[in-house]
Amino acid sequence: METTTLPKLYQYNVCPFCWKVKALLGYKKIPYESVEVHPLNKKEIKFSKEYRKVPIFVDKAGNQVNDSTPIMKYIDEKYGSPVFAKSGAEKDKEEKWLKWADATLVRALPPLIYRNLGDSLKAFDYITQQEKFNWFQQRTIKYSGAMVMTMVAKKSAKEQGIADPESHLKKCLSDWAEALGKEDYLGGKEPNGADLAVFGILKSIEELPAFRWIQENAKVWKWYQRVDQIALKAA
Ligand SMILES: N[C@@H](CCC(=O)N[C@@H](CS)C(=O)NCC(=O)O)C(=O)O
Repeated sequence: METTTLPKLYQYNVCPFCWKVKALLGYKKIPYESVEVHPLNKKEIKFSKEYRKVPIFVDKAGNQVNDSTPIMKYIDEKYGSPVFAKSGAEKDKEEKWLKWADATLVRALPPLIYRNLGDSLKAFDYITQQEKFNWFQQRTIKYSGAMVMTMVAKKSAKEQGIADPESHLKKCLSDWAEALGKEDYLGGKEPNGADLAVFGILKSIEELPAFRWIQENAKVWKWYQRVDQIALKAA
């Protein structure tokens, strides 16, 4: 692995896991190079023979870290003052919500984003414009992807026991609002790792119609804007 002048984040623009890492990098104001991976041939990550997903983080010394939460924890330890809780009840709470973000929140989104062919086409219109596709791929992937994802999302909703994707996401958001309590962030006066992970996941759908459910939950929406301001807008 080559050493580089800046740490690199190999990512897809529309990947919720990648946005978790970008939120932390932005919050800690860490300069990095973002490398958009081609979703079909993935040639940019050909150095990574075993692990074929994004995000992948490679630091200046060439150390490769895979998987969004381990990447966040690695970055937190190596760069600047820590954001993740160190120990005790705060750490337990943060871990609980980090797991919830990956196991529940991320999985709540596809059934809503791809809930019917019309919404799926809108989503793929956006996705194919964000990713490295050529003209032909953009069109074929838009239609085939939208059809496949509508079916996959239905199956995933069934497996998760989600009867109504809209109320399920609303319930997830009210659980998050309840976890925030009276504080500005889950971490209290400052965001912790779970704040940035949950924010990143929601940020990934900001341009999609499903984002309106985030804006409709007043408490979550205020929290979201606060995190956006300090993590990405001020970065
Ligand atoms: N547990 C991993 C999940 C990463 C993941 O599933 N990434 C997707 C993109 S959102 C991926 O790379 N899928 C494989 C592919 O596109 O072929 C993480 O948190 O980073």
